[in-house]
Amino acid sequence: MNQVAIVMGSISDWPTMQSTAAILTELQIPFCKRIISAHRMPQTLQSFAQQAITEQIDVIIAGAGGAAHLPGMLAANTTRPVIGVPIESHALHGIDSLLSIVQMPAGVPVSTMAIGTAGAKNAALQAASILALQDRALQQRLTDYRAAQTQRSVESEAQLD
Ligand code: RP5
Repeated sequence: MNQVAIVMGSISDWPTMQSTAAILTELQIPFCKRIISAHRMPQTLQSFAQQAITEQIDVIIAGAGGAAHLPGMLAANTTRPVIGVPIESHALHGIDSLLSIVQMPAGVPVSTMAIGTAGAKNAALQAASILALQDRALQQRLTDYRAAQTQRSVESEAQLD
């Protein structure tokens, strides 16, 4: 059973979304990876999102760039939480992706992360926070992850000249 689905609009999104996969793996959250383009594969998008509940996918993380309709259209077809990651596009540096994802109409929410790798990482952590509401062991792993991050920041001070 995959608790999380990482959905991308294109294989070209994978270098960014690998950061999502890495953190989900570290937190021992089972996930699947799919390439489903909102524009090139609209029927697949609809059936995937409509089956998310029966497939026991709890959270969908969707990375897309440019005219990034993927997260919004997934959210339009499911009530599972959708977390959108704006991919850093070449032409407009991801501002296009960000605005496409964040400006959802009332009634169909998408949780929108930062542009690029920071957003991809935070999407995994946001999904973990949602899943941890019902999973004490995961909550502990998430707490440990944060503690290790804090420790690295504290220790980084030693690198100052
Ligand atoms: C979007 O268009 C994808 O999410 C990708 O970020 C962007 C460009 O896709 P490719 O032309 O690289 O396949 O749908």
